Amino acid sequence: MTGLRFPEGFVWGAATAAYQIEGAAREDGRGPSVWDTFSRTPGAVFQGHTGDVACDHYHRYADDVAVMAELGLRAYRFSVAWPRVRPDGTGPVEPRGLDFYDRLTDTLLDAGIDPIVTLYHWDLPQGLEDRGGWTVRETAEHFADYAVAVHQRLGDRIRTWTTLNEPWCSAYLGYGNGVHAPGRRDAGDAFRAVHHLLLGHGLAARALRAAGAETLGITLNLADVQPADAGSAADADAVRLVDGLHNRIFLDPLTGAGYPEDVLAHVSRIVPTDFVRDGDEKMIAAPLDLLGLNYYSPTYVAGRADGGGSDAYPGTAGSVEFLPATGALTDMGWSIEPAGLTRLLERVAADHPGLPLMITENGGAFPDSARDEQGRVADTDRTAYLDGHLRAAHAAIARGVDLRGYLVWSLLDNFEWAEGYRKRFGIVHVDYLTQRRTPKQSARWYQEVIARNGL
Ligand code: PNW
Repeated sequence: MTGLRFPEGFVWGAATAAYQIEGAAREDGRGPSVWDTFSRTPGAVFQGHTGDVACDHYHRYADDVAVMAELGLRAYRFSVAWPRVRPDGTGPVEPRGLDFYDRLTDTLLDAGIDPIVTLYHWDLPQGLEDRGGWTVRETAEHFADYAVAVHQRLGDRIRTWTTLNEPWCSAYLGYGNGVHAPGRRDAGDAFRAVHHLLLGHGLAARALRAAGAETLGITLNLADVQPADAGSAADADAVRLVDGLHNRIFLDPLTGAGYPEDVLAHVSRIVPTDFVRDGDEKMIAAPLDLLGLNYYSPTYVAGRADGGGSDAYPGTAGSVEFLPATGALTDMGWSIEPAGLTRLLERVAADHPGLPLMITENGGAFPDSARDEQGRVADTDRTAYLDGHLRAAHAAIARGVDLRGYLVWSLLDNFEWAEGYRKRFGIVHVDYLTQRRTPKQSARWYQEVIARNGL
């Protein structure tokens, strides 16, 4: 214990997402989402796992809020399932879907926990995917309509609204390499999706602002992109390209600079960029009060002149090699490097002064380890991961970064997308046979961190 203190009012919390925890997939009028479809596609998700039941949070939310309160969480980031609110994406609003988030919000507020809403954490109504999904412009407009419907119900009680979670994943994993729903594989579709996601953010953010939303933000999984060899010019070029496709393609238009020229040039070698219309970049640049960052692991790249690269991003196949993770790995196979979080926070703060930041996700998947005498999972590996990253966050604050809070991914073990239930990120263990929740050792450690506002 070294006595690191965080700023007064620092927001301590945890995060989840609707499809990963709610279950109740066909209840109260909920329509199908792309993840219902994708998880039923043979070979798409580990052992055919689905979110049909998940953590049954839809029915157990009150118990889950009680766990949060016991741990002393000050904030809870959850997502609203679009197909609960607009079952087919275009038709009437389903009040029973909104009723659930109404109950959840009141329960959180009664427990003194600040709700942070994410409007889109990847569960696109299947009806909208059938009309083209994020590759078509009208999806952005439907998103803004849906956002307003949620705000009409919850806007009197919820202060912090974020639009999208990790549009990089939606676009590149959903439409580029097909690892996530809807499982499409087309580089042009990936870029169309990037743009329409950003446009949807801008339309929704402006509509929410007009409706009186207090704090507006978006969450990005920005990458800390590093060269394999700091002295190599080819590696520096690879860093610039990947940084452009991963970070600046989102950050620059969101903060008013429009798409970067070098990124547009790269994209236009793959697909005509006529989907970007006059006025779009202005719309995307809706004023932001908060930028959420999700950080797990750094990205190391090397330039390859011989075409021996990988197509992790559309159009990088010929020129960029992504280095394998090294050192200690999490159960996702991701390397553990807290310094990457400090670098990322400092870089974003330097490039976008005046924009408050929040870590909206950080955490590690680790297999269940031994139990202690109280039957808790003795997850010292997870505790060490969180401790290291909190120190890294503190280092950034000490260097002047305006970091407002930290949300652990995740409150509960849950449906880890293509990995199904086999990867566990929770600080609270879930026994999927009994739905029993047991705070792990890391949860008790986090409880103390929150209580003393520091390490
Ligand atoms: C994020 N990648 O997803 C999500 O926001 C969470 O829903 C998820 O459970 C968590 O991180 C852990 O995976 C990501 O392949 C999924 O780079 C995949 C990647 C990044 C983020």
